[in-house]
Amino acid sequence: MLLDDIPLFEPSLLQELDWSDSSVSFSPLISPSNPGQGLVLRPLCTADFNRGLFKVLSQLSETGDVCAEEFTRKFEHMKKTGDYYVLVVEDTNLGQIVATATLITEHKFIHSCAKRGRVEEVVVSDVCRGKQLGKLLVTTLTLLSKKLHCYKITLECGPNNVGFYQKFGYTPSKETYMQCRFSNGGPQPV
Ligand code: 16G
Repeated sequence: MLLDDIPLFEPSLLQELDWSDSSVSFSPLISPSNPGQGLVLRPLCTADFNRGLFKVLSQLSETGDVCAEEFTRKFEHMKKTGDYYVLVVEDTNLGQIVATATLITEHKFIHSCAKRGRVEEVVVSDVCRGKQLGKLLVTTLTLLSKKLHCYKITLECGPNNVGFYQKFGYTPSKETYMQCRFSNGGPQPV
């Protein structure tokens, strides 16, 4: 299986973000182009499959047993739609992914055919906590959603993480998050 370093989305989008638009403060100062010593923040590529991406994701939820072919098919689907912005932080000394977060843009007819942003799968590996990486990823995706002209950006989180997301301007919604879970929600044809 040929895995490569072709990015899921245009990396320059990250360098073009208006960092002054964010009220979040970092100490020490880090940014998408300088996420910390030995770290790189960039769009996901298929080679990240062999850099421990799923090991990091498994710290958030059940990942299932995904093979390289299935991963690549899903990646290609995401790339084709142009609506998936999966960020990863790589520890370049170890060649391992240590954090990830995703922005999805959802297309609407309402609000003059606007887009809504969704933040998903925010996870920092337990070996890399305390380096402001969660803060960096969420700030980056929030600014990116603004740059992409989303009219709002939302996320779901547990009660323990409400305070964390409030730092970025997120507030609990008056609407209730509802769900219906299916037992056959495994691999689907894309
Ligand atoms: C959290 C995640 C969500 C993820 C879900 C997985 C954030 C902000 N939220 O709600 O993106 O999909 O956990 O839980 O990262 P599940 O496996 O029970 O669906």
